Amino acid sequence: QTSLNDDNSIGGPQPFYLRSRLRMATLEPADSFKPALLVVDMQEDFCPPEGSLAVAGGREIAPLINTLLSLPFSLKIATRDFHPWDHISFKTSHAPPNNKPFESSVSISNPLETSQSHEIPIWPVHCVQGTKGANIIPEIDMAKVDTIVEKGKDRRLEMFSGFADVFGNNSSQAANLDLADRLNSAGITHVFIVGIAGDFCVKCTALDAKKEGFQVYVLEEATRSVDAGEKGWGAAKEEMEKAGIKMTSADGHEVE
Ligand code: VGL
Ligand code: ZN
Repeated sequence: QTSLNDDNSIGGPQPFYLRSRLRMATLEPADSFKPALLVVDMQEDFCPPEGSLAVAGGREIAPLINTLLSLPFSLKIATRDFHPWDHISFKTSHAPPNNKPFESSVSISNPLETSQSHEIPIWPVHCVQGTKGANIIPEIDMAKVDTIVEKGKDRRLEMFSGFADVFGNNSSQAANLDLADRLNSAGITHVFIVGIAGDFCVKCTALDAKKEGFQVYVLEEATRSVDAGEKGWGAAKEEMEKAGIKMTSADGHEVE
């Protein structure tokens, strides 16, 4: 049995499975394996020490994400939470008692289909357009990213997924997202997802990618969650696995 070494030579055991799979794909381009990397919301406001909605360990996954960005994915896309100052999810948009981050939730209605409503959690003000908190952290090598997709720009709508808002509006005027179109027009078959927050935007992006028909992998050691415990990341993993999404690590082996 032969495998590829890091320098593309044929040789012994290959420790970094994903890397070798990607190298194979560049050597023998195949319609059956066109992988994309999605880097979700690696922004100042989601990272310690100063982020307004800091996710523990958010910054420490940057080196691994950079390693992944240096691999030959067919397409590398970063998403960015990018809210107006008066976004509906902010505590400042609601009166007591509905303004307590991590406790309160409010019901919002779909501007495109007003009979639909959806319960959303309340957050601290975060990722406001034009503020430092909305910036992608400088540790991420953005020169290697092909495109940035911005989400949550409509004040009336919450959007955790890079594909659609909480009602499922996607390329509609309200959501104004073309992530699925970008992946489809590049012929992408497999989507690898990393970033923050694992229990919100990573999970919702993964579930929508699966709904769009891609093979979806979440690289567990390259994500961090608002709630790293059973109720947060634990439940998120279960929901994703039930939907057919695979948890992997950078060496390509399934986690657990
Ligand atoms: C996110 C909460 C609010 C995320 C975005 O990126 O996971 N979480 N907005
Ligand atoms: Zn947000």
